[in-house]
This record gives sequence, C-alpha cells and structure tokens, in this order.
Amino acid sequence: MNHDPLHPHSHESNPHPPSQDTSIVWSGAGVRTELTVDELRRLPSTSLMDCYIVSTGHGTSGPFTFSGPPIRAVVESQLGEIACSGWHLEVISADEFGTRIDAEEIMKQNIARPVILALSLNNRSLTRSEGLVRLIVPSETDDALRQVKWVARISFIGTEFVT
Ligand SMILES: Nc1nc2c(c(=O)[nH]1)N[C@H]1C(S)=C(S)[C@@H](COP(=O)(O)O)O[C@H]1N2
Ligand SMILES: [Mo]
Repeated sequence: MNHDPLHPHSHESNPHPPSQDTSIVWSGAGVRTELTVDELRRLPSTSLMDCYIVSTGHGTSGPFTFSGPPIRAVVESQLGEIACSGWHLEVISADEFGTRIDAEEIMKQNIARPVILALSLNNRSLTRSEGLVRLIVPSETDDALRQVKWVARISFIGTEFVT
C-alpha cells in the first residue's frame, strides 16, 4: 500500500526542521503564490488558549496559547468570498507531513476555536524548530497528527469556490 502523507496511521514526530527553506506556497484556482510570514501577520489574528499537543509516544505538552490567522482568513485573502462546501485544503509540511481540512470545517460561522495558522506561541513568535508557521486544529486531541509544523504548501482543491 502506498503511504499517504495526509493520513498517517501512526507517526514518530519529526523533532527537527526538515530544511532551511521557510517559504510557503499557496496553490489553487489556477494561482501559485508565495505566502510570507509578514503577509500572514497582517491578517486578522485569533488566539487559542489552553491548546495541548498530544503525542502518541511522548505524552502531552501544554497548555499553550497559539495565535495567528484563522485558516479561513488565509483562504479568503487569496480567493475572496468562497462557498461553504465543495472544496478542501491540503496543508503539507516540508517533511511531507500533512492534513486535509474540509470546507465545512473552515467555513463554520462564529466558531470559538477555529483552525488557525499559528505564528506565535505564548505571545512570542514560533521558532523555526517549533514549526515557525504551524497549523493548529483545536478539535484534534488524539495524537497531534493534524498539528502540522513547518507548513510549506497550502493547496486549495475544488472547483466550486465561486459564490
Ligand atoms: N511537519 C511535521 N509536523 C508534525 C509532525 C511531523 O513529524 N512533522 N509530527 C506530529 C506529531 S505526531 C506530533 S506528536 C507533534 C509533536 O509536536 P511538538 O514537536 O510540538 O511536541 O507534531 C505533529 N506535527
Ligand atoms: Mo504524535
């Protein structure tokens, strides 16, 4: 069976940054652009208090306060207003670890704890070894398989994004 990086079954967490390259490439709807940390910092930011990183092998760490733009704000910064279903994102790190997020999960209205692209940890910037830009999926508390460090690619997949 092929290994699917979006559905790791169990996983030994990579403790080290996989490369020196910190760029993040957005692709979708025929457009490929680089997202810079500065650009992400200018988007509206949400703080998620009491986050835990639950590791299969090494126990739980936290609580942490992660802050950064909701992933919805990132998508809308690239595509404008979008439909609430019919598409998904793949968020993949430089070490080919990643997760898929459905439109429904991204577009929920007034959600108290949205999925964010964290830039900060406890009110200071994330270091490169902590992930630099890290996906935080607050609903995932099993094994941290969706808490993607070193985000390198965000791909929008779907055609029905026009409202
Ligand atoms: N890019 C990337 N992100 C990752 C992983 C990884 O190997 N690569 N491992 C995941 C797993 S299984 C765990 S337990 C946590 C560990 O996070 P920590 O290093 O902050 O403790 O990162 C998650 N995010
Ligand atoms: Mo884990």
